Amino acid sequence: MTTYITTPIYYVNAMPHIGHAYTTIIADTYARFRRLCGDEVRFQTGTDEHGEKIAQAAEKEGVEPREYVDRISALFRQTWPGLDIAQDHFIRTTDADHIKLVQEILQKVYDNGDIYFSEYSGHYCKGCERFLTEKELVDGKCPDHLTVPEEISEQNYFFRMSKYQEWLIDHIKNNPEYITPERYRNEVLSFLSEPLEDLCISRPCSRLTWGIPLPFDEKFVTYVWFDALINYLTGINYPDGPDFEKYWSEAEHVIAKDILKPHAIYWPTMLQSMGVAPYKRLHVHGYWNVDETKMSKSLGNVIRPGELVEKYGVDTVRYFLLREMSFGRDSSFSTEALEARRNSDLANDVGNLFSRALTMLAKYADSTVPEIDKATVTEEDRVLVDALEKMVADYSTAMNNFEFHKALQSIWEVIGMLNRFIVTNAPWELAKEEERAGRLNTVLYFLADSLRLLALVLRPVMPSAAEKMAAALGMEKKLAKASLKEEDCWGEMEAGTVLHPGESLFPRLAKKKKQQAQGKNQGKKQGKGQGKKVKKKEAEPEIDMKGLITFEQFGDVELRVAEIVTAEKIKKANKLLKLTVKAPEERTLVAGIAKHYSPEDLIGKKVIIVANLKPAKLMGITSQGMVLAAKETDADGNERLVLSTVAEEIAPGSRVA
Ligand code: ME8
Repeated sequence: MTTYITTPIYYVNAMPHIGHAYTTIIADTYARFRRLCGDEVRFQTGTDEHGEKIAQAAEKEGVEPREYVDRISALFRQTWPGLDIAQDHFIRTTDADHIKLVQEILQKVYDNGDIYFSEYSGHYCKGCERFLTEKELVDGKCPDHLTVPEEISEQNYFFRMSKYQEWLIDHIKNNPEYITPERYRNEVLSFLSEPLEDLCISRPCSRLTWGIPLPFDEKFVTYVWFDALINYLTGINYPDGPDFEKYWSEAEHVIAKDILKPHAIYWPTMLQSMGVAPYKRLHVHGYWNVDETKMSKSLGNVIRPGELVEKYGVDTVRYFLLREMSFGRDSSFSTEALEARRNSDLANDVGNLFSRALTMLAKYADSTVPEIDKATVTEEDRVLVDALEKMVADYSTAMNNFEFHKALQSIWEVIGMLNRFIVTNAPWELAKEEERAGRLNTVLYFLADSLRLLALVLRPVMPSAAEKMAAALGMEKKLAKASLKEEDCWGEMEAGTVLHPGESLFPRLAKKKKQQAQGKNQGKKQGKGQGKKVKKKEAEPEIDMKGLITFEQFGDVELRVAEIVTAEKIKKANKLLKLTVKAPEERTLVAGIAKHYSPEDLIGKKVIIVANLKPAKLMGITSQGMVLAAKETDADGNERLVLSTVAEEIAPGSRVA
């Protein structure tokens, strides 16, 4: 099988931001996933470098278009490796082979009789680089650029797009997967329910020279979209190259909804006119917004991927973008959401799982994967294997359907299950009894093999982290060549494999000390100042702010469910009890609840503890956390303490958020 995946080629009038990064990460992830499934994959991205917008941007900078496009195109190309994006081909519309192909195709379509010369007058939007129909205008303005289009009347060449309207409607109706998600397919069909106009495909040189000259009339250059869409064919050496044969029937384009019309209408009709089969699938995603508005240079709310990578690391950025957006819908970007996912999904869930499992394998098996002891395999183990196999199947379906958030959800369900598996099987308990060594080995094997599978399915999404996981699992080389087969995904970990537990995969993000410090400084400065700002500050109701904490501050407190395993009185301390709890690892706590609870009543209770308190010594015992309780004081000053518990059964160690 082969896969050909493409991104839009980006205009070089703007620097890469997370919108561009998202589309390109999607394509890269899909390319890596299809490779994991054993496909031969070709992944292409690039830059769109002709047209008015680019000519104007160059002029604004006072440089020749060629110099300008070289510079910005290089910027795009240099951005991708930092995001672990590895395209097979980076195409530029100023490449000589592309220019040659555009001219050949124009000539072919012209010779077919599908291009004609005519006069046209209409509303031309410079931002869109096309004539807008009367219907598209909102209050006489372009709805995307909020500018009044120019009234232009000129002679131009037109492509007979209308001729292919019925064919296109049939093709979309007969191939439900041609355009997905469905809402975009419906949008296109709805647009096609009205008569389709022909497409103006030239610009007179009197108005624009930065374009590909028409081969049959040198007084005109090619309209930028007719030029740009052809990149998808140039990159695989249409018509005669072997890659065209190999890949075209499997072509899949990823775009955002802004360029649906050119991809869903212009492009298939162009292909039909040149006698080339339609591409296989078009995947359309929504916008990344910042504070509910689309990112734009003028609003100054553009998020640069490089800055995020520098701060959070490439894996967190890739994971966040893929997990946070439901493919097809708009999503809001915020660093708070990114940091929350980093700390919960990555540091707590997958990061902790790896470090706990590897620590136990080190402690109880000398970092060597033990043999499974078949006699000790339980029903719970079988349920785990079923869940792992279901995960691979669900993940694969979701990845193939471009539902990346769902693919990740299915992985995280299993991560949760594995964290619970550790708690219920308590290897630290098994290790205490020699006769249970067989069971300990089985549990450790199941953990090691599950980590192997996780490293495999996470590879397309977080290639760098997955590589570290593979290295820790002592199977870098093996995993790099591994393929994902749903049938035999379980039990591939070889007993005897030596593990190399390394540093933590996703350290928790530290508290934002800097910002707090800045906040303090600002307060000081404002206090000293005399201007308006001070007034505003003074007008703020001080009392309301007192005691309020930020989300980040709360996020720093790690609350967990803990099961009380033992409880005993402490000599000479009539208020204190010494508790051993599972949370999920065993720890000792000293709690001031002796007057309210007798030790035997506490065994088995699931309470809530602060799990990340610095250990403190009380009556010579080190307390590794704090139990939470509610305090009631009656009119006589008598105190009553009630332990905080959970309303339903839940695994010890579960986070309370
Ligand atoms: O349209 N959210 O190039 P372009 C999500 N050259 N994705 C976004 C985004 C956002 N806020 N902003 C941009 C062009 N994108 C043409 C394409 S293809 C033959 C020619 C991404 O630089 C998204 O993929 O305006 C969108 O479709 C693309 O960048 C537009 O890039």
